[in-house]
Amino acid sequence: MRKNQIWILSSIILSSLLVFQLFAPLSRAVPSLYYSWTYKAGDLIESLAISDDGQYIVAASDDMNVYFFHLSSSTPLWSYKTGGVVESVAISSDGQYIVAGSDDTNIYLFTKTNSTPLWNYSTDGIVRKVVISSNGQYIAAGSGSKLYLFKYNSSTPLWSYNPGSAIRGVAISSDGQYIVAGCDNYMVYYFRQNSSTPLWSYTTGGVVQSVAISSDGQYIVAGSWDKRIYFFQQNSSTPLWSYETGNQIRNNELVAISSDGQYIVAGSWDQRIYFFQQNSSTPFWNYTTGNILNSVAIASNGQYIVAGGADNQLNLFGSSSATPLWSLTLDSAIGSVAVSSNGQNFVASSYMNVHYFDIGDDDNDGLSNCYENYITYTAPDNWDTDGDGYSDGWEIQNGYNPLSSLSNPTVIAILVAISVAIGLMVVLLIIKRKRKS
Ligand SMILES: [Ca+2]
Ligand SMILES: [Ca+2]
Ligand SMILES: [Ca+2]
Ligand SMILES: [Ca+2]
Repeated sequence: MRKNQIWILSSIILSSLLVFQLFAPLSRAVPSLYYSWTYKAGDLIESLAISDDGQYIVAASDDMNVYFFHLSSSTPLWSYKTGGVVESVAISSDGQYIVAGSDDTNIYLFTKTNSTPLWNYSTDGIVRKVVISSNGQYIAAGSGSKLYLFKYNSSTPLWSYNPGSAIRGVAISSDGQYIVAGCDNYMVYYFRQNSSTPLWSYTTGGVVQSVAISSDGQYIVAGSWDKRIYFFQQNSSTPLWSYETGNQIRNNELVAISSDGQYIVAGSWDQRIYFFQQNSSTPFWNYTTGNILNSVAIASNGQYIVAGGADNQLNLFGSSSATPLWSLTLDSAIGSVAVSSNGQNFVASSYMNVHYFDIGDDDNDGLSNCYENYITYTAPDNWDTDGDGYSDGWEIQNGYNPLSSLSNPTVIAILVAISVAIGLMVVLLIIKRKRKS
C-alpha cells in the first residue's frame, strides 16, 4: 500500500513536469514581456530619431528643447534649449552626431557626449526639416525658402539652393552624396553633393511634404498633397510609377524606403498605410487605421514597419502581411515614429510623451533583450540563464526566480513529494504504534 502511494505520487509529479517542459520555451514574434519607457517633455513632441542600433534617441519639442536619450533610461543624457520650437531632429547611424532645426532659424549640430552644440548656423527662416547622412559626414536642411548642405566639420554651408518657396521634405543618402527635397511649389528636386544645381526636378500636383531616399541614392520616393506617392530612379525625373491614395499625404514623415530601395511604405490622410515592393505601383498590402496617419518608418532591412496617427494606435507590421505583429493604444495622437535598422527598437511620440520600445528577443525566451538587461538581469543570449530547464520568460511569468536553479517547479515538486512521503511515514508509524498499544 505504501509502495502504491509513492508510485502514484511520483507519476503525478513526472507528468506535470512533462507538461511544464512542453510549454516552457514557447516562441513568439513579439516577446510577451518587452522593455519600454516614457519621458514627458514640456510640450508637444514634433520629431523623433533613433540610431541604427537602437541605442540613442533624440527628440524635438515645442518646449524649445532637444532631448537626447540612451535606451537604458527615460532620463535624458542631456537637453539643449534653443530659441524656438524645435521642428526636426536627426541622428547619424552610430549615434555620434545629432542635428536639430528650430523656429529660431538655426541649425544645430551636436555630438552625443555634449549638450553644447559643435556649431550652429542661422538660416533665412524656420528650419522645418533636418537630415544627416548615416556616416555623419553631411547635413542637409530645409528652411524658409532654401535647401542647405553642410559638412559636419564646418558651420559654413557647402552650398544652398533657393527654389523660391519653403522646403518641407528633405532626405539624404547614407554617404551624403545624394539629396532629395520636397517643396511648397509642388516640386521634387534631386541633387548631387558636389553641386547646388539640381540634377533633375519633377512637378507633382501639390505640396511635396514627405520624401525618402535609398542608402545608395538610387531610389527616391515622394508623397504629395495631390494624394499621390511617386517612385523615382536616380537617372530620370520621370517617375517609375505613382499611386493615388484616397487623400493628401500631408506630413513630412509619411513616406519611407528600405536601405536597398526594395520596399516602400506610405501613410495617407485617407487613414491607410500602404506597403509597396519596388517593381509594382499596386500596394503589396494596405491597412486601414481609425484616423489620419502622421508618421511611418521602415527598418533598413525592409522587414519591419512602424506607423502611428491620430487614432492613437501604434502599429508594428512585418513586410509580408497587413496584420499588425503588435499594436498598442497610446494616450493621445501619435505624432512621430522612428525605428532601428533591424526593426527591434522603436520610438513613438504621443503629444508631450516620448515612448521607447524594445521587442528584440534573441534567445526567444519571451523576454525582450533590454527587459533582460535592465529589469530581470537575465542573459539576453541564453533562454535558461540558471540552467534549470525552465525558460527565463516562463519563470518570470509563473513567479519563479530565473537566476536560481533551486527555484523551479521540479525542485518544488520534489520538496512537496518528500514532505508528503515523510508525512505519510509519520502517520503510518503512529497508526502502527496505536495498534500495538
Ligand atoms: Ca530574451
Ligand atoms: Ca534569456
Ligand atoms: Ca531557468
Ligand atoms: Ca529558476
